[in-house]
Amino acid sequence: MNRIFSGIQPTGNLHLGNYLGAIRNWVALQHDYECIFCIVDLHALTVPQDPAELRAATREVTAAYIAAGVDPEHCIIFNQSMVTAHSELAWILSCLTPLGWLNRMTQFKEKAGKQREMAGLGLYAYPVLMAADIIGYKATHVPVGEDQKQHVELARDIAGAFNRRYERDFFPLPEPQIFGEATRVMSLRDGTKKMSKSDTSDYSRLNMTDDADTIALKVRRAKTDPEPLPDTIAALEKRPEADNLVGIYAALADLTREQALARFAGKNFSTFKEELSAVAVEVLGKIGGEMRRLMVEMDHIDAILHQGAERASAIAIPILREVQDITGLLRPEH
Ligand code: AQP
Repeated sequence: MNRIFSGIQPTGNLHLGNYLGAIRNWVALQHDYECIFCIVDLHALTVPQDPAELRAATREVTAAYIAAGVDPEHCIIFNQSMVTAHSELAWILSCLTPLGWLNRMTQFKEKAGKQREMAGLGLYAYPVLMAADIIGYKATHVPVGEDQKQHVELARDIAGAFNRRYERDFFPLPEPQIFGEATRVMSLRDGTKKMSKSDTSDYSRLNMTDDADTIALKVRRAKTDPEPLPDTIAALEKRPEADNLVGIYAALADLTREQALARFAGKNFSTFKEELSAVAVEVLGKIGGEMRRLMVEMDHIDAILHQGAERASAIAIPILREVQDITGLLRPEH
């Protein structure tokens, strides 16, 4: 059976982009694949984290997976730092990753910005750890949002580099799975910027835990232009904020973009936004309520993570041992 690996960083408020770009697709795929869903806490350390907040966010992301419909009985759910094979494999892979490949990564450029010289080595090396996350389980598929496509392609290149260096077909080359009508959800305040956990403006995103009033307020405040909605996709695509909102509506209402636009073409934004709020409240309201309920049961969350780490280790450690043997790292028995 094909195997999926994917994860989310516990770095703050989970938002609609994380749901539509990743978690929702995981739920849809979970019975067709063997699935491993990780809370990538080591990746979170690439930017400064308050330790107590990091622990709380790790549990919150776990709750979000389950509340959205990921089945912890069927899928493996665990936090990355519990399986040390990730970091060990990352080192081995970093030794065969050319700097030129990492220099092309746009996320590093965006996150490091003008402070490039001050950015941590971890932020730069992040895609190598991500490659280890994926290929360390010999995963074949990686469902992610559009923004992570480049990193999954790098994981393919690194898997290929290992196979070539050691002249064998050891790692499968993982495929990104990017689908739905909202593969790149943009900020509600700026249609040219990705919706992001780290955006300082609360009005830029719908959080997975927002209540109905907050969702309605944020949707009302979402940036739009004075023109009514157009009647063609080509015209819509020239208006980034409108395009983003129609994409979100389509994804939430399980429609294509064309079907969504046909419903609202020629109407003004106030009508459209009311409908958008209603569907967002229906989908996110249920998940948020369930997340809040689960977060009270901290022991239950911790038990899922603990058991998930054992199941993940049972896959990752034998693969790491084989890598150690292939690369010539001696493991004396006595
Ligand atoms: N705006 C988005 N639209 C669609 N998919 C998105 N994802 C993130 N933002 C969007 C997808 O969510 C998964 C987890 O992302 P992550 O937490 O590992 O890191 P990120 O991509 O850096 O996400 P954020 O939420 O924007 O966090 P910060 O602000 O910390 O950088 C991935 O599958 C990602 O594609």
